[in-house]
Amino acid sequence: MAEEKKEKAAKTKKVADPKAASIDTATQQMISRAAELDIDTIFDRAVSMKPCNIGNQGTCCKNCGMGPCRLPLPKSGIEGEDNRKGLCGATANTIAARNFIRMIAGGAAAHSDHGRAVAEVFRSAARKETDAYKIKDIHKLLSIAPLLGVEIKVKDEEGNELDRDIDEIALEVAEAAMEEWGKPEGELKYLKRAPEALYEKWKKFGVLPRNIDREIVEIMHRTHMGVDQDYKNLMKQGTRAALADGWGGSMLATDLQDVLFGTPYPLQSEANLGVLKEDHVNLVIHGHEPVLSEIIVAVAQRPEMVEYANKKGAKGIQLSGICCTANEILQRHGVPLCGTFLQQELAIITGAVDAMVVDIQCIFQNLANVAKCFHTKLITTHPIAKMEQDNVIHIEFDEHHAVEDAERIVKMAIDNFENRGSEVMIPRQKNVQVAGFGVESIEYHLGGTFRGTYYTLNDNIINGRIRGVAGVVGCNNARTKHNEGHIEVVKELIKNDVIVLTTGCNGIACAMEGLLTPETAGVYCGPGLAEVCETVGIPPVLHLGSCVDNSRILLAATEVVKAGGLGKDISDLPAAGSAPEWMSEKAISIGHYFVASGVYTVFGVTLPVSGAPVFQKYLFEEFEKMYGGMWDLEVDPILHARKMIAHIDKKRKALGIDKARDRVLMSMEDRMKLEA
Ligand code: BF8
Repeated sequence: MAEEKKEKAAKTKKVADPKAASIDTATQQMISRAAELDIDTIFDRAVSMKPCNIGNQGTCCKNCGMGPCRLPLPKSGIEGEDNRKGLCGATANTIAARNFIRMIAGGAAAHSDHGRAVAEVFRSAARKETDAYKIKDIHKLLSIAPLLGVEIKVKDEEGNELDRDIDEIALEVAEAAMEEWGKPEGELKYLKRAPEALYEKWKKFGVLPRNIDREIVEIMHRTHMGVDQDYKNLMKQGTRAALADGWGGSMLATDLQDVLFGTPYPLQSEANLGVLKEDHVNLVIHGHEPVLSEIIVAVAQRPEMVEYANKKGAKGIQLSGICCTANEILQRHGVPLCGTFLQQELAIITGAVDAMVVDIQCIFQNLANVAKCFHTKLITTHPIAKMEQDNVIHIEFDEHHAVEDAERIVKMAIDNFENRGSEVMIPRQKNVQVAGFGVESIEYHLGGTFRGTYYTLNDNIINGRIRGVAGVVGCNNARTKHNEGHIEVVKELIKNDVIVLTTGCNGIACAMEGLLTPETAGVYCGPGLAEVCETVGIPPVLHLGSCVDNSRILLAATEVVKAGGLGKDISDLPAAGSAPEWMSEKAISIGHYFVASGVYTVFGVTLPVSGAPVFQKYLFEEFEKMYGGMWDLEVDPILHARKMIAHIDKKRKALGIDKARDRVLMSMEDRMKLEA
């Protein structure tokens, strides 16, 4: 009987159509391969399980034991008064706002806890408790120290200014940074990095974050049964927490990682499943916190490790990455990207992955089930992210024995090479990419050695060669075709002379598609952007790193404001944000700190607000009146990009530069006139 049932289930089992699931041929090939091997992947699960319609609309409340209370939007819409309410009387607006800011809390917590972990490692390094980590970028340390209230100069008895000891500065920076998570008074120190006009808006609307943890905890309190019942007041707290992420936890994560591991500069690498090598030990690094993976990269390059791999019959050790840990080690070491979020199971299904090491965030629990079908060792490393399946090995990372941990992991991968089965199938597809951009390198590339500045970028925006700037970021989502939204949105933007700053899985998708090379400019860009990229030698899509590195986009926008000629605030810039295939709570937090920083931000796929039209209108329209930025949703990628371009044009018009397409670099005199 059981056998019969099994057989019937197998016959009726829904499997994904590879061509409908992804635009990427390597991914399509591996989805077919998974079906051949009868291994289910997220693509199959997405066709067999429908999402909850009410949850999708944002109007299911499960914050107490009397629910879930479900308030779907009637098919005919709301006519007259909206009388929908939960058992306690909570309205659709209250429920949707509570759910929305709980997503912000989840996202802000994830980014900020990542930042805290880096800060703890940084403090251990500053205290010299570990030899594994040293300060790599002293220049960056000295640039952030004053922002955290740490002096970098000291006066001697005669009043002469002297440089302070670097170790002393590092220790004080570590302590000042750690305080940002839980100080009892004041506000986050990095908020003052924003343009003054923006800081003043935050102050006026009472959303200056006090400390990172507090804002997240307060969301959990306010959304508890029977507390905050005003969607506007709930969003005020959501705004505070999102700002605590973007201008707090994420920004600290980025800065401290740069100080510890080096600030990225452009380098060349490759992307897609084709980076795996059949004759090498393949060690795939997946997750978000780069503290252990930095050491793994160093250990895997040691001659004795390579020799050990040779002895075991491999030609070498091939490291590659998935998700944002991948972006971190790509940016700093050129380690190739194996794939985006949706390709994690597929990497193992190649049969060529000897070990996959994961830390935190965006990791499928099903990896363990897939790994069981192959020889792959799946290794968890973080005390807060374990898996229940018994084939998973846990090697708990600690900065005090990071090198030993990394050695164990690399050796485990090498020892496992000989256990590979015959079922190896690595797709050939991969593309070349230039990644490793940041606030500093954009300044250098567009300004040159003698004139490192954002003026050149501003000049090109003012004269119209560059129509505007877009931040296109975020995840893959199995409810939409893998990478289609990412690639179509980005191509439409660059075709219309909009330069793109990318992070996260959008960065990986663009790398896989070959959009991260200077040569792309001549093929896909409008004439103005192509001319700038070809002159300067940069790609039209600049990869700025992982999702915490969205803080680099905030700072790049701030530099553009400072360089002059384009208004006084981020909301004045001809700029827009986008997450075409978002899925995680982190994306909601990012989206909201972009909005509250003055950026028009469009999401694809869906947004859990449609069941509460009044709340949706508040986010989509009324936020603009306060912060200059607002949310939008557009599922169609071309319309999505066009909405962004329309916003960019609106801003160009407001700045009086809508007619400027004169192809002449502005003189200093002209620029001063514009600034006046
Ligand atoms: O932090 S983009 S799927 S990998 S959440 Fe996850 Fe989304 Fe990818 Fe990085 Ni960001």
